[in-house]
Amino acid sequence: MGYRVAVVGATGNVGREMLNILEEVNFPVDKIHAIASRRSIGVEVSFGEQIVKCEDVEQFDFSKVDLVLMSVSGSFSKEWSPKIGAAGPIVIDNSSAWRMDPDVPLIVPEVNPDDVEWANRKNIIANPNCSTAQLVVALKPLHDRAKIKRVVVATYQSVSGAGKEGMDELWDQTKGVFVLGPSEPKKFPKQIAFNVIPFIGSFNDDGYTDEEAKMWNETHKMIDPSIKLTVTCVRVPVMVGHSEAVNIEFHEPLDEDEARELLRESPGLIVIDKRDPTGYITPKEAQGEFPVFVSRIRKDPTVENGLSLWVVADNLRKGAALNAVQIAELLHERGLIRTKAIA
Ligand code: 11C
Repeated sequence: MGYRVAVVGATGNVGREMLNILEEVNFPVDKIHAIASRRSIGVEVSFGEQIVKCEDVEQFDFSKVDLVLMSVSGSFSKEWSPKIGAAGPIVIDNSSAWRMDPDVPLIVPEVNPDDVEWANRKNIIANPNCSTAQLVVALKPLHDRAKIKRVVVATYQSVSGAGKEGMDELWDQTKGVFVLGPSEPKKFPKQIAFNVIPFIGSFNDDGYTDEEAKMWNETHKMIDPSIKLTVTCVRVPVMVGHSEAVNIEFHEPLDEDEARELLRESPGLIVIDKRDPTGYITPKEAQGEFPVFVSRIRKDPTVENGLSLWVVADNLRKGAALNAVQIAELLHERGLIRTKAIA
């Protein structure tokens, strides 16, 4: 027997991937509902062989489903996730709205699966930011072995992190530069084609961006608040796949060979690390894939116990839709779907 599942925000990049992955992994679905805003009512989306018509979020009766996967804005989620959770189904939310709420578990199944056990406090589970999800999958086994003191990360984030509009802008600007002449940036603050932009999200008072702050706040919540992180988030002209250059300082010694073996044996990770000119992963190769890939594992000789890595994942999959579906699988395995909210 399967579940009645709704995907809210079904017409977006991540919503469509949620539907694809639910089907790809054979998640036990009896009935699927695609939910969207009023202007997308009737828009058709695919669920395997099925074509599903979008239903209006305002009119939908959420008490008739068991599980809701949300890919909507933070403000929409703030309003709707508690209402949906109170109606009965458990909500897995991909927005930033609930990630730091102490009564909402923030989950990457390879990292902190046991946190699903207290999801019934609000009937909401948060999915992390895409850049954080892939980072913590790589950090967790290393932290368990040698205790991480400090991490320095520079991200190389694809335009799909900014939605379909971000992908359209890269495509249009790339064509435009050669054919039509340059166009005014709309989604991104500067031209993204043939360029890189060291700014994602909005500025905080300390000069970091909210995207950067998400990476340390969410890592603290999921792994360990004692880990120090400093981050620079950069948008690059890549369609899909976020990459990260990660430098780690440990409390205890950990050599690169042992780290490579640990990462090879850890869940959700694939190590591609040969010292030849093609012996590493790029976002193009990670696109459409499930795992987090790690390459360029090497000693950092400038600190006592240091390693540097290159970490890449499909930001729409492990960074968003896949992680949400993996949380659903975890809930299913533990018999936690259809539990009632306490409130
Ligand atoms: C980006 N990481 O690449 C962002 C998108 O907090 O869920 C996801 C923002 C978030 O633009």
